[in-house]
Amino acid sequence: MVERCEETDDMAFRSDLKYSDVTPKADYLNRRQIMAAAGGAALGAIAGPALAASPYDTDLAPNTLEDITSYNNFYEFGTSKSDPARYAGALTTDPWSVRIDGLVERPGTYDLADLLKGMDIEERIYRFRCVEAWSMVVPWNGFQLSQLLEKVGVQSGAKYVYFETLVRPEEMPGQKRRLLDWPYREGLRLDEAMNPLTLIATGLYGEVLPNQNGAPLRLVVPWKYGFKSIKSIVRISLTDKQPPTTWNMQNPREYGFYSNVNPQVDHPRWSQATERRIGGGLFSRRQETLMFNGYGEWVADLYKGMDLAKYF
Ligand SMILES: Nc1nc2c(c(=O)[nH]1)N[C@H]1C(S)=C(S)[C@@H](COP(=O)(O)O)O[C@H]1N2
Ligand SMILES: [Mo]
Repeated sequence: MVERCEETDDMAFRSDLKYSDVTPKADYLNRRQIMAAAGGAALGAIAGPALAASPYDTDLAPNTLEDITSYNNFYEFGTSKSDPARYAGALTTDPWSVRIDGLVERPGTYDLADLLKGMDIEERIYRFRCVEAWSMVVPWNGFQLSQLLEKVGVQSGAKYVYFETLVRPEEMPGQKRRLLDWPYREGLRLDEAMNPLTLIATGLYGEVLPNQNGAPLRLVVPWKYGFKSIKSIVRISLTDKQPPTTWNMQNPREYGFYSNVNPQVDHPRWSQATERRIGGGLFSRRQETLMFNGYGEWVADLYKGMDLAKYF
């Protein structure tokens, strides 16, 4: 993201594309029905059962597991789209704990299992739009961030939620270089964090989340550019001030705190009006980018009265 729009990488990437990678929607629905029939019994506790369709689901066909797990941004493992798939397998995700602190009633370092206890894991099929102007459709499994925040108790003075990714250069080769100012950091306004669309993902396609996608816990904020969806979270902090965020720190002119998907506000170095759907095939047309990535019905009110060109 620092150097250039990934569109310039297109031809290199396209040569890897297999047409057979595209899973027809019908097959996927089938799989869903099979899982429903099994009552989720075959699934692990982390991935959880994926039964009812959520009202937030897109009708678009999900990308294949192959697309979703082989074309990634996760700079802790390197800057190339194939680095996470190559190197993230070596990351130890068990044991895992998350420090929850700041303006919360029950701060502490929570073991992953304790944190997940009682969380309602659902399937959510979301559009995913990277700031680099490519997109995918991902069938996540996860729970609403609001449920976790309710579990730990938000103090009345809290206005923002801040997140950090693990720092472990022995297992994250990208962290041996100063590609970014580690740890990777992200943040949301509290009302954005409490929105029912905002998810903590623990799985994909009904399986445990692959490491390259941010195991064991990653944020998913579908109306914002992908970089807000911070991976492999080890700290969640409630604050009264807007927290520092990695890409905004890196280049505040190019990456704002809000980073809502907005086809009318271009990145200084490329247009945000259209996007390339990964897995669409060599000759597929670019798609129009939708305001709030198509989730305006549920989130536009959060920004009423704000100048979205200024608060980009
Ligand atoms: N810790 C961390 N989280 C991260 C990133 C990263 O480099 N490090 N990349 C972000 C970007 S730019 C995108 S587009 C998404 C990619 O998610 P995916 O690989 O699951 O598609 O993860 C986001 N979360
Ligand atoms: Mo991204």
